[in-house]
Amino acid sequence: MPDNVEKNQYISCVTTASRYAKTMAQPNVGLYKHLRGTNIVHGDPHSLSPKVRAYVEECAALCQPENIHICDGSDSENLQLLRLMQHQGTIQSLPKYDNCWLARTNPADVARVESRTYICTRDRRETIPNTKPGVKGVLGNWMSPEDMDLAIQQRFPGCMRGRTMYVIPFSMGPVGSPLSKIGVELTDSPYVVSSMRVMTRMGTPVLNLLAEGEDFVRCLHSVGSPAVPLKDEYSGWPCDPERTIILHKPDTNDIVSYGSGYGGNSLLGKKCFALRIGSTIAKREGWLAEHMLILGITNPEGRKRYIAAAFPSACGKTNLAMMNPTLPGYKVECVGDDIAWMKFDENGQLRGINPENGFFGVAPGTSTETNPNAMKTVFKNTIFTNVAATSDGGVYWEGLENEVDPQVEITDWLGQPWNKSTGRPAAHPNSRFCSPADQCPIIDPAWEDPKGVPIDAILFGGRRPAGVPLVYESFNWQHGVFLGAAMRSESTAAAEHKGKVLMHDPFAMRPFFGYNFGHYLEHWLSMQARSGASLPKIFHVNWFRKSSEGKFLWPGFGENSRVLDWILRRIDNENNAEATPIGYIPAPGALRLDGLEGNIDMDELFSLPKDFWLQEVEDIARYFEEQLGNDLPTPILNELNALRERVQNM
Ligand code: OXD
Ligand code: MN
Repeated sequence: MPDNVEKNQYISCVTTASRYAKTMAQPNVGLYKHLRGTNIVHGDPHSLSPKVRAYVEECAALCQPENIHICDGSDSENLQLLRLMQHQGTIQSLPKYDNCWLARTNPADVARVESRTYICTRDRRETIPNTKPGVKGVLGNWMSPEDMDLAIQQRFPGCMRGRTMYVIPFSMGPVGSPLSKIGVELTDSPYVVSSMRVMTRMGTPVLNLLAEGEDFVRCLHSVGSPAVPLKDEYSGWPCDPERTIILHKPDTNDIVSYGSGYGGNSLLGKKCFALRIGSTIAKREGWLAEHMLILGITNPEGRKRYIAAAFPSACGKTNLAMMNPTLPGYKVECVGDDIAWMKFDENGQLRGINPENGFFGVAPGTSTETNPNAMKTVFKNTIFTNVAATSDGGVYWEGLENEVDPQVEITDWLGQPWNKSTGRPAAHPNSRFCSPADQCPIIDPAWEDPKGVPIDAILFGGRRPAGVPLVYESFNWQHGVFLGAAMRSESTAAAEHKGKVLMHDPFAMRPFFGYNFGHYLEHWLSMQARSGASLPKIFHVNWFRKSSEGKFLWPGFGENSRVLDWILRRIDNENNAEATPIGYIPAPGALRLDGLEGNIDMDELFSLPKDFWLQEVEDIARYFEEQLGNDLPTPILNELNALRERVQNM
């Protein structure tokens, strides 16, 4: 329960709201404080461009909120929302830190729901590749526009009754950058507003741009209103898990999300806009919207380069993006940890921006040992979700065993007392921190450069316990595109999948493609023609290979700088590699191991077991055949056949 001060502050917001309502009722105030009969409790409807206003009116008529709040993005607005959420039991304060909050969700709403995420196009094939008859497609879900309308009509009418609809104008990318895009999210969740304020640039400056006539991506979100009300204990986290649905309509740049308040399901700028709708816009406009981190790396001679890397969810993108290199003289700086928008400039140089403004990182596993820079980022102005709480007003998750005072009591993410013998994790495996990017001590000085940063290498990778070496380089761009297409990784907790199964996750985009993956591959192949002399080199990395005894063969984390060192020297065309059937690997002695503690079994780390690779080729072949059929571009099929032949002759 909030203390008295908090309650008073809450009462003062409520009073302000009813004052607005009264103002509206007086005929002579000269202010238009309602939109088609709905109270505007915050913001000026005149600040909305005609298009935004029409969108708000249309959605308000559908969802019937009690009030409308036009977000300005200010500190005072955020404080008001935080107090409201405290009062409603959505968040609690974490007095150990500066302006940090803990949200506990309904346990039925803890991750992205891929099975209920749809792309709506007139023609199914625009969205889904030609799967083999009888095979279930796993490269996205399609819905017709009629079914999308029906799904909306079955859920949205009146779903915001008694709640406030927040209007969030936001920019993906620096406000006004030629590479940025604008969205407007309408939501009934104050948690979404506060989180979008961290994850995007949001508020009045964006509205001002829209006032000048910009188009925008339309994002409608409701936590929903279940037919059978949820248990009281979850009243602070309304949701409708039974009917959750996330819809995208690329033709009209519409996103519609119902029933979940969590992460990628509700912060619509992230996966829905920056990746799914973003990839369709990128295809139309000739650029790339990718599930990639971007890091800057400076070598001991002072030469700086930027690298983009695609790993599936929860495979260490944030750790790599914020790495503390162990190799002396190297410096890594972070541009972004999850999404990259990249475009070849007029000189044929690929340039990238991070369209986000914050980190929505997986908490478990983050520690001073694994990611000291994240630890220096997250303890102010952060919303934690589903981590455990400590009795001294702090947070706890798996990985912080050595960083928590042994005397403190721990309450797990479900609100239950927890200790090491409890037998279940204290934090949900997909628990998160949501922190402003500019708090990262190694944020790159150019991270908001409107032109983007030049990208010289692209890495693909995943969790591959067997067979796949630490690093290898593609023979060329086309082979590199094949490597992205053939990516596989052990599944993680970021979505609803269970267990550690090896999943195909091409380009780490499997849950995020906005259109037919075959067409996406064509688009990537076509990029070569847009490039100049400096086409980025493409590599595959695997920090997760295990020995026959099940131990990791490579220490990872800061030691991955050794792999980046080799990659940078490859970009400089150093002759330090040897060709293998799968690509170039470091020549003997080329990967710097000086100063590394313990023995690295380089033979095992780089071994290429023939049986494994024969099987890998056949698994990829089956996947392509079943999932893509004749949508597989011929150059990619040729790459597969060439790999098969090289492996057979190994
Ligand atoms: C994420 C994800 O939240 O990939 O970034 O699931
Ligand atoms: Mn991600």
